[in-house]
Amino acid sequence: MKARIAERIGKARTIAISSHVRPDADSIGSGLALCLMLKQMGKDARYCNVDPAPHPINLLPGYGEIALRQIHPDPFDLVVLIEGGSEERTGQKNLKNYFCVNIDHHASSSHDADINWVVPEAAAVGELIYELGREMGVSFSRDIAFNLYATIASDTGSFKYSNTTTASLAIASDLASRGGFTPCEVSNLLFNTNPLEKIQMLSKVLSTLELTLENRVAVIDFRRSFLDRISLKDIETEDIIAVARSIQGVQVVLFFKEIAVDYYRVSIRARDQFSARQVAQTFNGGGHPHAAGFFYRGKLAAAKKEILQLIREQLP
Ligand SMILES: [Mn+2]
Repeated sequence: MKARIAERIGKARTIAISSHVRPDADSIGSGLALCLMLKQMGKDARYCNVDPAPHPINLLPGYGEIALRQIHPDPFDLVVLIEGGSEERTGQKNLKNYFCVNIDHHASSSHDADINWVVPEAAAVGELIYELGREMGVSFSRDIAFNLYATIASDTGSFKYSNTTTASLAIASDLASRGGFTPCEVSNLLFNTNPLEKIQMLSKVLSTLELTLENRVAVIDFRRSFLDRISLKDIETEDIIAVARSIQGVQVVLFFKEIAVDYYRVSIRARDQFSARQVAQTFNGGGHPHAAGFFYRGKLAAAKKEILQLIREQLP
């Protein structure tokens, strides 16, 4: 599949890249690395996204390359969608007017594009962009390598999550050996750049922490009233979830993010045999086996009851 994509890129002169709404470090790092690769190849490459990335993802090298805009109606020979093969996931309209390539590692990825390269075994989509770069024979500049390393460090939680494979480690090792940056610099950018307000807010969020179902499930809710000076869009909430996930014996974390009155973004993180995706799919969401999410409309108490019932059924 990557050979077909490389061939298609080779023939194209103008290429647009887009990744999903509510961007994360994997989608942005992958898009930036690909954009830099295409420019190196002499392509007219544009990275068009609908949503801005939260801090600290907006500190990744080359972030200024991203234009907040629709791809349509400008003509492009090719559109590459990172972690989001559909109009709903990318927020990009009229994708049917273009030849689209979807590169993703979500098993639930839509296969609506003209070429779909979906590899659920990849810990980060950045691993696939790395493979594609090798296929295209690009030289891995410092910024390309930095971005790709960041995608893997982010999606594996610094090589700690169950998705970490020997391939992830080998690719990360190769990227780090290209020089120009150290693994510690990437960690510092991704994990040690918290604004003080965020940590103060974290204490409020953690005050909502409850353990249930024999202390195997942690429930946290993030209320809009916690947001004082800091906006929800401006922060990455994954590390808040990681704190709850680190409690001994916890197998599932349920994280409610209040978006509007009676409207929540629900994130589920799980370990071992528990499928977070199975729960998310019940509510028309998706994701990975151990990390999935969906939107819920209704009262928080009703949401908790309904979702915890499903979790109880699946727990051993
Ligand atoms: Mn990813």
